[in-house]
Amino acid sequence: MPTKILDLPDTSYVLPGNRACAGCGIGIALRQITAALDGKMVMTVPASCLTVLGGMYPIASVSVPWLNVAFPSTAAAASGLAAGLRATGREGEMTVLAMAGDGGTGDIGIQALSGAAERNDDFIYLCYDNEAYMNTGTQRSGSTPAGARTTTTWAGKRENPKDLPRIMEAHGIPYVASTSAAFPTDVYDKVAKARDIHGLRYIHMNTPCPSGWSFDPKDTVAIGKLAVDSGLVVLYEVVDGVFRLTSRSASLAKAGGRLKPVAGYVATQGRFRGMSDEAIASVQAWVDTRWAGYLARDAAEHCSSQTTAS
Ligand SMILES: Cc1ncc(C[n+]2csc(CCOP(=O)(O)OP(=O)(O)O)c2C)c(N)n1
Ligand code: SF4
Ligand SMILES: [Mg+2]
Repeated sequence: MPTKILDLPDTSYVLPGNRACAGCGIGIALRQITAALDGKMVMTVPASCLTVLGGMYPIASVSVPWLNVAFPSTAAAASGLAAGLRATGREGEMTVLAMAGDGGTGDIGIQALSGAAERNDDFIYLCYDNEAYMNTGTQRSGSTPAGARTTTTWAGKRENPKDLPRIMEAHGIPYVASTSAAFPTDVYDKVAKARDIHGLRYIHMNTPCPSGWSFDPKDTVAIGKLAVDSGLVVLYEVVDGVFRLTSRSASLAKAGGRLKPVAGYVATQGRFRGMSDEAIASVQAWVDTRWAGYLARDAAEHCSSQTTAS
């Protein structure tokens, strides 16, 4: 059964106060991520907004072990930690969590991550996707959506984002999930599930960023939810190759699969200012095709696996 919001643990490994911007989606989610691992963990983190949020001893904002590593080596460092725990017979004592941004994952860190996935190394890799290189002032990444203005795409990015969870699934790893910081119980449940699986577990987390996306910090959760309701972000998991929609995306599918229009989502954020009707229609077509694929996959794999089980 999915965890209910009031059943989330009160224990917090994220301490009061940090240097992230007001309303940052990373801080909301990190609380659930560390709680789902009961704080029994060691993290590897590259240069990013997450490093800034974590801070440095003695004013760190988290109370779990955390290694700041060079930009491309988040997964390589996690592979080393997992090997070290195994060599000393301590692999059951804690979870290795590699956590990096979209730039540090899909662009700069992808070779170490792909190698670790091919070897099925024993750690969780969580990519928080704020859809650009935010820590250095909002440059475009492979995850930036089409139409978004960044300091390197002044007229709006032309390409749709790369599908990182699908790339990771192609490695044949035991667990792949897509979640959103706007759905704390979905984040918590997916990290808790990944904790009990061995091998490389990949979780992709959409993470609204008020500063880089240009919206009011009070709207972080509303915008994250709207991304799901508009189909730009889809909540799902793939366990041993079997796909299923989860949380709000599963509810949308159950209610007939109708999504809100992309134009409504685009209107909520300054990064999309001036986006043409043609560009919005192109993103809408991309969303519709992807959503139809997810619905078909959910029906074929999840629903049929339930029928087989019953
Ligand atoms: C090898 C290397 N290249 C570039 C940088 C500069 N740099 C630091 S943080 C950052 C942005 C990271 O973007 P992302 O991984 O998406 O995380 P975010 O900042 O968005 O949280 C960059 C380019 C660096 N520290 N090291
Ligand atoms: S720039 Fe965005 S991701 Fe980075 S700390 Fe600020 S709100 Fe968070
Ligand atoms: Mg980023």
